[in-house]
Amino acid sequence: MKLISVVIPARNEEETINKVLSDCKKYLKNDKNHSYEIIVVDDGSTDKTNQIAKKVNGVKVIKNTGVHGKGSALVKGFSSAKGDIIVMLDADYSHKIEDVKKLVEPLIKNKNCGMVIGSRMLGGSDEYNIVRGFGNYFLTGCFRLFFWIKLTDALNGFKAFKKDIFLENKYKSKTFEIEVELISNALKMGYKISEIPSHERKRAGGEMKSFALIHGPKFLMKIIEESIRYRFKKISDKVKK
Ligand SMILES: Nc1nc2c(ncn2[C@@H]2O[C@H](COP(=O)(O)OP(=O)(O)OP(=O)(O)O)[C@@H](O)[C@H]2O)c(=O)[nH]1
Ligand SMILES: [Mg+2]
Repeated sequence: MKLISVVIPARNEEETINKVLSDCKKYLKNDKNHSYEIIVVDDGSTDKTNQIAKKVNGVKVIKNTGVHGKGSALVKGFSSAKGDIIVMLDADYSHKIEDVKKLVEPLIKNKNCGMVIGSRMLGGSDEYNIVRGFGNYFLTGCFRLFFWIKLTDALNGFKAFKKDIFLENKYKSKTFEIEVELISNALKMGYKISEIPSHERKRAGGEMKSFALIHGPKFLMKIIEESIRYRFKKISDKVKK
């Protein structure tokens, strides 16, 4: 039986965190094949997110006291994860927790598969407006171009991956662009990346923390930077052979 660590970054999500944790219990706790640990990483919440999460039995709540941001909160959560497989999902109830088992399955069945992404292109999204939909389409297109990899939704925050992708690499991203670093490191380690269709709901309350005009350019810079690192790694691997 594998232990799977579910890491949930949360900042000011008092309206939705309880729904997310209830669904974790509903869909994950009765899994006969795997066991799960649920880790909520709060940083900078000024509302009751922390207190609400702490009241839920069996949930570990940690505080990120370092630089605030989704990326650094995730790194903090990954460091305290005990499972060999990590699932990351958002605290706004947009990701379908019932899809976690499908997300994890290819990682268990296939040793070459290092990461599975829940694709909104394949599963649909209630959160997409023109800017968000086009932005995501464009950035995933850049990903395909720079990394030569067929993905439909590189940047979705609903992912599962083998923990060595975290353990064997250093992470610098403090905010949302950690998505790019994770994929790039998985590819550098020679892992395959799969996708499953996953529908994104509208966030169930609270406010969105990502902004297309701020985080879009950061994503693009990170894709370019990481693709250069990836190419260098491939060339140096070839030279060593
Ligand atoms: N701990 C922590 N969590 C954060 C921070 N910023 C965002 N989050 C969490 O990251 C998740 C995604 O943030 P959203 O505001 O929903 O943004 P989004 O564009 O839907 O994000 P993605 O689906 O991940 O691309 C939510 O669970 C947020 O609470 C932060 O600074 N610290
Ligand atoms: Mg969201």
